[in-house]
Amino acid sequence: MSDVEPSAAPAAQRCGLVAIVGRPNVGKSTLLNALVGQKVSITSAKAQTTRHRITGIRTVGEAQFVFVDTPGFQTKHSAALNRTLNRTVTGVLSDVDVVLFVVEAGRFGLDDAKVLALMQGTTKPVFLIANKLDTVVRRADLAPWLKGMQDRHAFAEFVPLSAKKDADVQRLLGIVKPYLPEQPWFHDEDALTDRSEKFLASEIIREKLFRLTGDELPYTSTVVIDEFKEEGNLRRISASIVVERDAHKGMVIGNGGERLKRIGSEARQELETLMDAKVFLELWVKVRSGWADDEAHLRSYGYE
Ligand SMILES: Nc1nc2c(ncn2[C@@H]2O[C@H](COP(=O)(O)OP(=O)(O)OP(=O)(O)O)[C@@H](O)[C@H]2O)c(=O)[nH]1
Ligand SMILES: [Mg+2]
Repeated sequence: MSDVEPSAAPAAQRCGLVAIVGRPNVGKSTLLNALVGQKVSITSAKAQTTRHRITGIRTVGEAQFVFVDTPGFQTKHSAALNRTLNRTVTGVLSDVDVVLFVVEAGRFGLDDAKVLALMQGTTKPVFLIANKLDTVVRRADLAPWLKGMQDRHAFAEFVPLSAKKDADVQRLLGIVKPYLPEQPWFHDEDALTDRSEKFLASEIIREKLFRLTGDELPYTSTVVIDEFKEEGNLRRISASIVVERDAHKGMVIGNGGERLKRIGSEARQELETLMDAKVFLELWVKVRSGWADDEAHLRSYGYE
């Protein structure tokens, strides 16, 4: 009887939580989407776009990365909404394996410093992600800046990159991988997010609202899904855009309802692609003054 050749043991599964933190507007959600390879978190040029902890999952070979996008840490305002957002960030830091601290390459301001201060006590590896490298005109200035950053924290890795360049994003996955603990995967191999279609629908509508109203509309507006019905390959969605004042209502609706129509049609098209289904979308605009300062309202609108 011949000996049975022992087959090579398959590489052990790795899986870990990777938090993405940083001040508003540095490109955290853009980076998350690029890392996952699909849009799971909305982005806009407006600060404070992300309002929830959003998980994006990517499985490559034996490694499963569970990225956690967070709201840009708020230091300027003290409304209940901001308190809630900040709690989301500090809560995330306690149970992750790696932290990606995102800044804009070549810049480090007071807002960045306040976020970094949250990490002073942590024993977790923190990476410095110097994003928007494509906007740095003089690359030579970056070396002294990086050197200065070394003095601010014992960063485990320094990664200058552009979240909009695929090669950079793939390189980052390779750098994070050895930091993931060896343990079984938390999610299916093809999972992309732990969020529901209903949640994604409200987020996509909010993204179009933010993008199409620009800076005129205060950030204290939100979207609530009143009805979400799945009928085979059809989704019937009815949603309300909630604003704080009558004047804001007009901004959302626009001349002859034109802007609201556009928000609806752009959201619908994106949702159809995302859900691979036909979407009927009905949008309403409601005024609820003070919602962002009312903890009970915040909870009923899905803020943890
Ligand atoms: N040029 C350039 N722009 C970028 C890059 N990454 C992100 N951006 C832009 O930066 C803006 C903010 O991006 P977001 O991903 O929404 O930023 P965020 O950090 O998630 O912001 P909050 O959710 O508000 O905290 C958007 O207009 C992005 O298109 C990059 O690598 N290069
Ligand atoms: Mg974001």
